[in-house]
Amino acid sequence: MRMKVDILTLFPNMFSSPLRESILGKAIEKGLLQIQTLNVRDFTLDKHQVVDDAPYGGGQGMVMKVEPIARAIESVKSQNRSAWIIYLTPQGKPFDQDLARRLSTRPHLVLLCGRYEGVDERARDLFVDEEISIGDYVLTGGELAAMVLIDAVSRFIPGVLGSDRSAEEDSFFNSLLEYPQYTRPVDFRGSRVPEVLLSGNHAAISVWRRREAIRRTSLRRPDLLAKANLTEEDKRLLEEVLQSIGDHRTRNGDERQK
Ligand code: 4FV
Repeated sequence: MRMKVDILTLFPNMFSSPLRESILGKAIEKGLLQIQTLNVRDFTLDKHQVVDDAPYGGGQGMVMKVEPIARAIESVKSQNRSAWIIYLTPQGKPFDQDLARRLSTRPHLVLLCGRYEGVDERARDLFVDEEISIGDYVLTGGELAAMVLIDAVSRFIPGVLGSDRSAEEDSFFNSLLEYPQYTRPVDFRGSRVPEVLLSGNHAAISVWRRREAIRRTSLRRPDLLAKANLTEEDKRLLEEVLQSIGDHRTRNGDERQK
C-alpha cells in the first residue's frame, strides 16, 4: 500500500527538509509515500495574488479567502475524486494513534493548512471531509500539524518502519504508555539496568515490561488506563502496582512528576 499526500499551504518550503530526513525520507525514496506541496497563492487570479481578507463583522486578524482554496482543491479532485480532504484546526477532532491508523488506510490525503485566523467557513462546508486537531493550543499555521499527522500516519504504511517493526506494537497500542527502555552501559554512575532485563528470561521480561507500562500509565495517564482493555493478568499486575504506589505514597508522598 502506498500513500499520496497533497499539502495545500502558503509556505511550501516549510516541508522541504522535515519530510526528507530519516524514516520518512527513505519511505519517499522507496515510493511508499508521495508528498506534493501546492501553494494556495498559485490559485489566485489577481495580479497581487491576494489570499486573505478582513473578517466580515469586524474583529482582529485576517481570514483565508475561499476562492483560491476552492481552485486548489478542485485541481486535486480533478486528478482523483476520492482524495480525502483534511483541514487542520484546533476545532477538529483530537488526533490520536487510532485516528492515525484509520487515516493510513486511505490512498490519497489532502491536507489544508490554515494561516491567520483560519479559512473562510465556506471552504470547510463545501470541500473539507474531516477536521483534525493535534492539540488544544494555537499554532501560527496548520503546517506543523500537517507534518505531525504525516509522520504518525506514515508509520502504519507497511514497509515504512524497518521490516520487523510495525506501528501496531507502539505506545498507545491498546492505549498503554510504553515501558522503560535501557541500553548499554549496564551501570551509569551507579544507576544499573534492572536485572530482569539482563536475565534472558523472556517470560519474566515481558511481565516486567507489562507491569511497568501499567505503572507508568496509572501514574501519568489514568484516563488511558480507563479505556485500556486489560487482560486478567493485567488486572492482577495493576493491583500489584496500585498496592506498591499506595505503599510508596504512604511512605514518601506523591511520585516525582517527570
Ligand atoms: C492547529 C492545531 C492550529 C489556528 C490558527 C493555524 C492554527 C492558524 N491545527 N491543530 N492546534 N492551527 O493551531 O491543528 O490559522
